[in-house]
Amino acid sequence: MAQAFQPASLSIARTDRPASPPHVSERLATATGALDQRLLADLELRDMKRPEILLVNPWIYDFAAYDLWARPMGLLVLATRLRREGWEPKLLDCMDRDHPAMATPKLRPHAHGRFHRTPVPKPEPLKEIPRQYSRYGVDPEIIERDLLCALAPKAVLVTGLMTYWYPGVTEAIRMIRKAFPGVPVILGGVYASLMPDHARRFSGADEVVVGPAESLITGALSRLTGITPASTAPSLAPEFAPALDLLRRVRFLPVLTSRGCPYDCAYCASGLVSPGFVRRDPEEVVREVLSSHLRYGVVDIVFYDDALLVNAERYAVPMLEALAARLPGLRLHSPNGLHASAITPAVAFAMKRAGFENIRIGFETASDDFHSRTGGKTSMDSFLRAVRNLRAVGFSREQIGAYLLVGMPGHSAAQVEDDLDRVLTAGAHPRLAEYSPIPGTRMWPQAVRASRYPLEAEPLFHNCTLLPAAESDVDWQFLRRARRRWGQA
Ligand code: B12
Ligand code: SF4
Repeated sequence: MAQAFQPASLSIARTDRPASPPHVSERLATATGALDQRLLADLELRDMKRPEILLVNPWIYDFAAYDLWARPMGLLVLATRLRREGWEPKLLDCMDRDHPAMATPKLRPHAHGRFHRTPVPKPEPLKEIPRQYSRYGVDPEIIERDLLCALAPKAVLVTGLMTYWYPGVTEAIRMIRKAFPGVPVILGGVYASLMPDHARRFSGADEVVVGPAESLITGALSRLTGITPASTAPSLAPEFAPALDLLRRVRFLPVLTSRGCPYDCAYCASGLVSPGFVRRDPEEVVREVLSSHLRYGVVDIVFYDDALLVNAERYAVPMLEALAARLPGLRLHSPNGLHASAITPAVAFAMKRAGFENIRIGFETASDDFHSRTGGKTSMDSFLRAVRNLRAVGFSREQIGAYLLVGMPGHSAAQVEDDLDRVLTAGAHPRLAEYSPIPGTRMWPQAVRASRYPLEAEPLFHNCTLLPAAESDVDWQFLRRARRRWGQA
């Protein structure tokens, strides 16, 4: 059976794994139908000798990072595709909170929590910032030992999420090169997609791939390794289901019901990293949740979608109703923010019944003018209606979080205060999210002009903690005061 990347020298008990794959597969197949027949096929195929590919999720270097149900979804869906096309993926997760050589950090209720954290010196460009900089994740010595004990894979795939997390990417690639000289290294993910030139210059990867990679990854691997494993015909379709068994411990299920977003907001990179908007059959999502629940016992279901509720009557509502009927007791989470305009009474009711506990709405600001200039995804009226509908089905103020973007160019402290007041008056709980300027977005040129940092020259300055494009009255003191006064997280 495939494993998370594990050197021969470490023998690790994997408590959440099924003791006998065929037995579990049979249960799965009977319980949840067609999707699990595919899982079964995957499990059987993995016993055959296949060329190994190492997938690497690098460390985070930042002033702050929290495991709000964060898993390397890009790598995990690529792993599903690689298996189907004849390769054997293994995962080396530098952010693994369950690495046996590290102390297990305290888990908060509902499966989120802190990463391992080690204070480190700041990189030169951030020297003057009066905040502690840290590396988050497993100690590099442990990762290096894991790598040195392993057999060389045929190729290594490295991902990178935030543009300003690239130091972790370059460090991981340096270590991989040392452990496996001559093995090709490919870099992809959000950082590579938003800043391919920077990634080509500084990451040390042999190849940098831009955008969703399902349709091209096996071709790139064949070209770089000279191997074309016996496989089914390559597919152009996006992959949605993560290869969860590669994780050392499955504490929750990260779910994608769609890729991309039909909106095009000026501050957002969704259209750049996932062009278009593709949805999955809701019934397939329900089967994935059921089979993951059976296999791993997970009850926390975390949606990674950019646009989960768009056209909810046809997609989210039937899916939520099916989940409520077939698996009562789930806890559903949407850390990535939902569309207020989609939360009708029927949608609110379906969300309540299916087990949403803490809702996060991507509201950004109460200014209608801002929304009409930046993409029109919502309005104050839509927000008020959404909160009313959610409160009517029993969600409390504390359960209805509204993300407010703070630190956007042109958005003053007075406007943020007004946003906070209006969210509270509406009966919801404000959650300030610092704006990160993103190259290629429509707001980027304005952010570059407004910033006191050279955003174009150095991605470290995209870090939202710096409030890099904020108006002069929106600074850390303001944020601290606002958080204290409005009592929000
Ligand atoms: C889910 C999500 C989160 C989750 C968790 C993410 C995680 N795994 O850690 C949460 C909610 C915690 C989160 C938080 C934040 N996020 Co976020 N998040 C996302 C989101 C919506 C989806 C990412 C994802 O998993 N997609 C699904 C997978 C399947 O897609 P993928 O990773 O792109 O992978 C595909 C390709 O990239 C490629 N690929 C990936 N890896 C590799 C590797 C190789 C070798 C190859 C060839 C290809 C490849 O193929 C994959 C399959 O097609 C993106 C927006 C988006 N649409 O991408 C924003 C996004 C990444 N987040 C962003 C931001 C700003 C944030 C926050 C800073 C917001 C804030 N102000 O608080 C925080 C920071 C968190 C922290 N400090 O810890 C920005 C990035 C900004 C930047 N400068 O880089 C994005 C782009 C959203 C935006 N605003 O436009 N986020
Ligand atoms: S609606 Fe949300 S995900 Fe879609 S473009 Fe706007 S901010 Fe991005």
